[in-house]
Amino acid sequence: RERAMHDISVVATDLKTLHQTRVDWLGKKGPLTEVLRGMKDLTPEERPAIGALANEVRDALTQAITDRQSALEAEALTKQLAQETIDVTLPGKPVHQGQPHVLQQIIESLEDQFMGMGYQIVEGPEVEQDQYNFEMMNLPKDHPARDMQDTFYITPDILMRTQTSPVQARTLETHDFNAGPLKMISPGRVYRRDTDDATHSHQFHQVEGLVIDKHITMGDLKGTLLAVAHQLFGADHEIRLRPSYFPFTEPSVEVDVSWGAVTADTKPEDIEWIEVLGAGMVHPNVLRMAGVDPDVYGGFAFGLGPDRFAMLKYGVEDIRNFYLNDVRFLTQFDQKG
Ligand code: FA5
Repeated sequence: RERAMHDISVVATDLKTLHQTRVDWLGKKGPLTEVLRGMKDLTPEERPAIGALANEVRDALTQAITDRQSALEAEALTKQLAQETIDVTLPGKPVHQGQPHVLQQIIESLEDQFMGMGYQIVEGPEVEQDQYNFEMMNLPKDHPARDMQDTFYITPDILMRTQTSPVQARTLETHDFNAGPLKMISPGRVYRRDTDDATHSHQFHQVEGLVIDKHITMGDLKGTLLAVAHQLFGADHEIRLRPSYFPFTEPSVEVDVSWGAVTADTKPEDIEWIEVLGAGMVHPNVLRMAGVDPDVYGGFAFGLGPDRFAMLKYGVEDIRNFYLNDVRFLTQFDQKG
């Protein structure tokens, strides 16, 4: 009995050894079983005493093993808990959250600004009819200015839109001028058969703008575009309007934004200008073809390139970076920082 107790409390230092101890002492081949089996050879007088003793020893050993088992289990648990302690002061693994694409950020900031100025946002189809993309924009089939926008044709009458200007015609057709003036912008993708290079992509973005009312002037156009440049590039940037040509506007301008800040001391010859958009006063033919009377209504339109805006704002030298989907490039524009 003493040896058994010694095995239980001293030798069995883990659960596996304790299990072996139980088998050794209480198992079928153990000494206790042997004693009980030998009972039949005893005299009837001896039996009760030996039987009682054997039972007592068995109960004591069983109890001791159970106690020892609980103790060992508790010990193992404590050890495991100690090993698995979490050091809450260690830095965590950052979970990366997605973000809008940098071009989407530029477009959304323009949308916010124009909505604040009372414009509605209109969308048009990317697969467009020749009629809206060109003819209603005062570009008949044989017009030489069609060469300015090399086109992906799907059929002779259906194409991938080369500009967001067709949304002008679509909106003019449906707008109810009795309900008030028309002020809209239309952001979206456009497609041209351009050869890709650092500043040209065969698929890029435009944001079209159109304002039609009874007394809109070129001063309104310039003020609006200046507000856009200030919002996007900073209040210390200037804009410049240069005469240009578009079939759907007359007069037409191309608009440049100053590359750096312009102060009262900056000499005009020191300013570097970057072209960002085309604009002008809507051509009477465009209004007439959409069923709007050009003797009563008139206004301005513009088409700006968010890709070019983004290049300018962030100093991105190659437009193709916007379309490669390299997350190392894209996460630089994480607004959340
Ligand atoms: C137009 O597309 C006219 N529809 C703009 C317009 C609208 C003029 C309303 C007057 C009234 P243009 O082809 O210049 O014009 O393109 C306008 C802008 O789109 C450019 O200033 C430039 O910012 C951008 N852009 C043009 N081609 C590309 C290209 N291949 N890749 C990236 N951006 C381009």
